[in-house]
Amino acid sequence: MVMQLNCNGKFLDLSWPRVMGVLNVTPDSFYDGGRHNRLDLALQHAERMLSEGAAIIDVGGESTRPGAENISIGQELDRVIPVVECLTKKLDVIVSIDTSKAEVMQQAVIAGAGLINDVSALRGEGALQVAANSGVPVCLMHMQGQPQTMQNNPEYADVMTEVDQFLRQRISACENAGISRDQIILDPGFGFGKTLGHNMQLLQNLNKLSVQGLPVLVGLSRKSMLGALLAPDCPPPPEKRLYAGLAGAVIAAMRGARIIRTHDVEATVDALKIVAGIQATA
Ligand code: 8Y7
Repeated sequence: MVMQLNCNGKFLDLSWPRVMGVLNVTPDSFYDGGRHNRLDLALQHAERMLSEGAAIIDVGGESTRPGAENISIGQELDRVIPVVECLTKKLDVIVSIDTSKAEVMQQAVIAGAGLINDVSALRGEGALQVAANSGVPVCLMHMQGQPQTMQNNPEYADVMTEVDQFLRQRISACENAGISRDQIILDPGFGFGKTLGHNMQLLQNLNKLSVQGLPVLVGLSRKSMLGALLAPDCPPPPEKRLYAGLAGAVIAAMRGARIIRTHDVEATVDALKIVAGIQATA
């Protein structure tokens, strides 16, 4: 198991489960005011997550929610690049760029980003080459279909096998493009073209993804699968899914996940310390 990643000069120690804090810079998250206000709020939120123990801050400017609108490259650059620049200048933290666009990856890494988090697993035009040239680690996530339509009746013969095969193919594509194997993180992509049953099978069998010897990242925070498990007939809204998400994070970490992507940094860091304590016990 790779225990350390080189993230644009900063090292990420994965010998225990770490937290990636979510920083959305979409207009619906930071709705009012101009650019300065947005930057200020983003910095504040990132500082808070850092103080709560986040190892990585994941900056995203495009919503991947089902039904979300696509935005142009220019819009996405305008949203995320000033934030990436500001965070890497002011905070001692690894900044991850959540994007599927090659141009955004490239500019973000120039601005100081230390990790590429791509829900399309570098299938976008030019993404493999940009990622390879950047030298930073990449998170390859599985998604069936496209964000707009992925939750319309997702189907698998065997979800675990298909996700595993997809990720193996993407690892090969990365290696062929010149990305070193030890710079790759794998993610089954909870909620991305999956029913509740598919998500449950993936979580139950998560340890099988780790046999590839690469670190696994998991994002469950506030997702609808948690609501569906809590109350299938009347799922609670995202604000009521904190405790469920913590349970999910602990299960994932116990099954080998090394990075947990979450909106709830303080609570998740605490929960993972308990897992780390158990995992350090012979
Ligand atoms: C994930 C993600 C989202 C995830 C990785 C949300 C950007 C939806 N989910 N990236 N992004 N894994 N790697 O609810 O599960 O946060 S967006």
